[in-house]
Amino acid sequence: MADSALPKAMADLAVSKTKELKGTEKRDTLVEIERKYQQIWEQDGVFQVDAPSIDEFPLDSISADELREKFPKFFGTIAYPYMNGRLHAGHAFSFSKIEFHTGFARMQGKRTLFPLGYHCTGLPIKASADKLVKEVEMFGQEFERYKPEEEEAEPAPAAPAKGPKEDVSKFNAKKGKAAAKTVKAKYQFQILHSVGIPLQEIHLFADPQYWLQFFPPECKKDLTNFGARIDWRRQFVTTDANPYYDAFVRWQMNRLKELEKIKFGKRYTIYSIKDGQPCMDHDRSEGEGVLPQEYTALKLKVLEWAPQAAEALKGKIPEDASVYLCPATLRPETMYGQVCCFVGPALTYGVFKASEKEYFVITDRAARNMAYQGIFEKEGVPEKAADIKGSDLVGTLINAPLSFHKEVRVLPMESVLATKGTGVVTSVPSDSPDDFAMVTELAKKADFYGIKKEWAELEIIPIIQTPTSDLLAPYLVKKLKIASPKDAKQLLEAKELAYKEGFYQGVMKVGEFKGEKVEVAKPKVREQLIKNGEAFAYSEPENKVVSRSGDEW
Ligand code: ZZB
Repeated sequence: MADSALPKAMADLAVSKTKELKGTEKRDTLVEIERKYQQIWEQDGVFQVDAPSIDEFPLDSISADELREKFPKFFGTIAYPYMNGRLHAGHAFSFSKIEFHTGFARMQGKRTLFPLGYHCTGLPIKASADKLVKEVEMFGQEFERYKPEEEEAEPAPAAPAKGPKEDVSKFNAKKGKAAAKTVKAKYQFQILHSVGIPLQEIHLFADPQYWLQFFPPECKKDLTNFGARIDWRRQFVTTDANPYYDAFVRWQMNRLKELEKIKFGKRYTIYSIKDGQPCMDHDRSEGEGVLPQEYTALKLKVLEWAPQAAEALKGKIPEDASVYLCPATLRPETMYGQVCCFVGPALTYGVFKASEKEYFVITDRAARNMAYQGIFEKEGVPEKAADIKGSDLVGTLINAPLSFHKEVRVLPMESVLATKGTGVVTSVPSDSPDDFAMVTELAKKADFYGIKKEWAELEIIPIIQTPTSDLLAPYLVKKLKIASPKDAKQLLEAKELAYKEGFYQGVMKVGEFKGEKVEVAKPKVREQLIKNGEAFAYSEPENKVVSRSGDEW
């Protein structure tokens, strides 16, 4: 497919041609001078620096200190630029620092060495190459079957005029770094085309090794034009494509291990099952900076299934097994005040086998995470015994560890998120405004929700004393005039206030750690629950993350 036949949207993505300007004699003269001297530098190898030779200074004829004094030296380099594209203006900014420094050291008469590496390790190149494999399958070797979608054909909106108040001298990043880096191109082949690679050659990039051959010379060309004082005899790529560099990194890691500076162990990280490795910031297309968040997952044992649940699970779970609903919480110290447990009535839950005799009711998403946290018997393999609708679980009688109410019911809450925790939420109306609003609503409209009124009317007992109240959530719900669980905005505000005041100023009013501050009691209650086998640690990304390879959390 010839470039001229490209749809307009794709042509726009291609590198724009430099406009012809008039009256550029001065600039052209300067560029000519620049070229002339750059050629001389190259011919004479002026940036090639060698150590003083043994011929000139036989070993032991001069001490290292004397040698250094005689030939002072300077060494500088920069974090190797990543080879998934050409260099950009940001690189020019960073390079200028080491570049000026190198020039200054040369003027001081130092032996000045500036070598350069090309960073090729990691997912970005591999993920982009993998995307191209798929795109070639979809659109053909030269993407000839590609048809632009409607929205892509729309012209970009004109940039708004600068208002008088805007200070144009200040750089103001409106988007996050990841968003700012994104070219408006949906497919990988369009991104490569936008940096000037002809459509006919793009399929070659489906091989990750090709990037290692293609981009380093481009990088060298740009830096040479930039005037960089680099000794180009000392350039190299990373990865095991370069056995020398690979050996160096191996040596470095082994040495650090010998010195006991690094050790092997487990820690939480955001891990891509699809890629079979951790998904760090530069491997993500969404969710830069998102970290794992550790919850306490509680084990609320089923004492008696609701009839619909019993029917749905018949014959699927061994008679003698214990089944638990497992809510994830950040407030283990409030467990004394549990009055019920919420599920999303429209959500589907799985009943997963945790061990021979224990089954957990949680979302598929949570089970997938747990399978990599040593919670199930087999690493990476959640074993699902049954599916069950949230609405079928409503009415089930469960045991609530630590609570004053030993037996509580599973009740419906529409706002339970499938994308957070286990999709099961234990309810503490004394300290959670969401929970107070919901149990109030359930008691008011029990028939509408298809529950028994008394299930939502268990006594709300004070758990934590704060300067404001010992029933902080009911207090805040009243104060912010929250009338129902639908008042989402005020509920969010109330939740934030409750978290802050409860954590920093709360004192335990009940339980083994009565009289202790919440910040102190929280980890102790958690530890106790875990020790008693009534809870376990569960971790997940604190927000949405999408990997460059398309894996999603
Ligand atoms: C008991 C509890 C007692 C909670 C309290 C809070 C409070 P956050 O704070 O938004 O990051 N939760 C857990 N999973 C879900 C879900 N899938 N959908 C909706 N809510 C969920 O989330 C952590 C809290 O949100 C969890 O801690 C859980 O409720 C709920 F006194 O468990 B909590 C001021 C809050 N007080």
